[in-house]
Amino acid sequence: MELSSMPDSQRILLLREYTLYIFQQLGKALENHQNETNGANANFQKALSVMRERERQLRDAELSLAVTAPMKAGKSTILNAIIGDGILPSRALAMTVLPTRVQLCQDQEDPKLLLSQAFYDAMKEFLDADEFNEVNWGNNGIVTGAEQIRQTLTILNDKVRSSLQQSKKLRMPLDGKDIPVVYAKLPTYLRRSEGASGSMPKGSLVLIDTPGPNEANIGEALQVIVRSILQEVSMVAVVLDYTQLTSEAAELTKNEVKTIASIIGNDNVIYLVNKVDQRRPGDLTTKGVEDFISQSYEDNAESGDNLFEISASKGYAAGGFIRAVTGRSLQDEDMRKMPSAISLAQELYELWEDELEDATVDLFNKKATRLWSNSGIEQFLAVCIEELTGRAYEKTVYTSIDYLGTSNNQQFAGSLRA
Ligand SMILES: Nc1nc2c(ncn2[C@@H]2O[C@H](COP(=O)(O)OP(=O)(O)OP(=O)(O)O)[C@@H](O)[C@H]2O)c(=O)[nH]1
Ligand SMILES: [Mg+2]
Repeated sequence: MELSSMPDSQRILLLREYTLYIFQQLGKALENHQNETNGANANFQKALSVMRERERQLRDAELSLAVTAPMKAGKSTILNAIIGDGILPSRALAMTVLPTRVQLCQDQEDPKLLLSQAFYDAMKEFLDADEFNEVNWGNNGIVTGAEQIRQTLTILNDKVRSSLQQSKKLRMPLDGKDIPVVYAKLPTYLRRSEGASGSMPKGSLVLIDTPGPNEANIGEALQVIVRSILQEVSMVAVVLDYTQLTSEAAELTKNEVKTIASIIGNDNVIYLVNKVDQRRPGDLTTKGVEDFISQSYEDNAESGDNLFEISASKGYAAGGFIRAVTGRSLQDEDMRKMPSAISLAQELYELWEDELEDATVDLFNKKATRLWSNSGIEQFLAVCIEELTGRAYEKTVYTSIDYLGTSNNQQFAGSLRA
């Protein structure tokens, strides 16, 4: 079968197999050459380590998605919906100042927050002693459990914000590797295409929550970190609030988005218009939203393929319930007491208490699945993950071919052909 006529998932898997094979063969050829010449060529040694690193990246298939927004648009709520757990703090008042990584892996059972030594040291210097001591630094910087993690992140963000407001300067490592990291289990709805025709072989997805470029007083050190993160990820989601789609709002991120797009490519920038649950008759239609985005972001958003209307609060209620019940055999009455069942009922019904009294596991499972789809997050994730996975492999192949074509490696390429 032609590669181009294959279903995406099959094509991606095949591409991955080919690429891995090429890297293994190239690695072997380099290794042999080095053995024969007693490692005489330092360039080859470097090429070998690059090959090995590329091989690892391919095997681990790490994909990353960061969110950015001109304002409070629901970034953290969107990521919580994808995670299926309220790990990231969100609220009506300004919340996120610290960029946070969430790494979703298949083999991670309980969520864990990791606060690095460098981050701990930076905070010790930055915060007042009382404030520093109010933070739960966990066991050697490890905090376990979704609720504990959310509380810890809430306090940390609030302390950092208030110190920044007092014009204190934060001196942090600038490459972003020391920001708080949460490890959580990859939800079942992101693993739907795993298996024989799967598109996420090892299934590691990295989500990055950011304060957004215009968060007042975020401070230079954090700004630099956020910028560098946005330029390193595989995909950036620009989030806009449906209830505040104004040209002023778009203006705030326009230049930022342009810069990001020029680095990671237009195709890797997507637009999420959140809170469409607030749409009332007579409000801006889907076509109106499309026109607004293409006018505001000009050539960065020329087609509607990278625009999704979503409701993160619906997605969060649905995803949270699906995650909480998956793999458990539950009695209806036990299910009704679960916080995620209560949240789902509140999202679904006005008179939710009455409805919850009669709810069954079966019914709520169906409702949650429908709500998940209705939230728009399912569609956005399907497109974004399939594309990300495919492109990640393709990108690795092309950058590696480019790498082999560079002058340092001409000799190696020649020796392979000989
Ligand atoms: N109606 C509605 N409200 C939402 C939706 N998503 C988020 N919100 C609300 O919007 C507010 C802001 O949500 P956050 O997730 O904290 O937004 P954020 O962009 O992370 O904000 P900062 O971290 O402060 O920059 C909260 O009160 C959320 O409950 C949605 O889909 N619909
Ligand atoms: Mg936030």
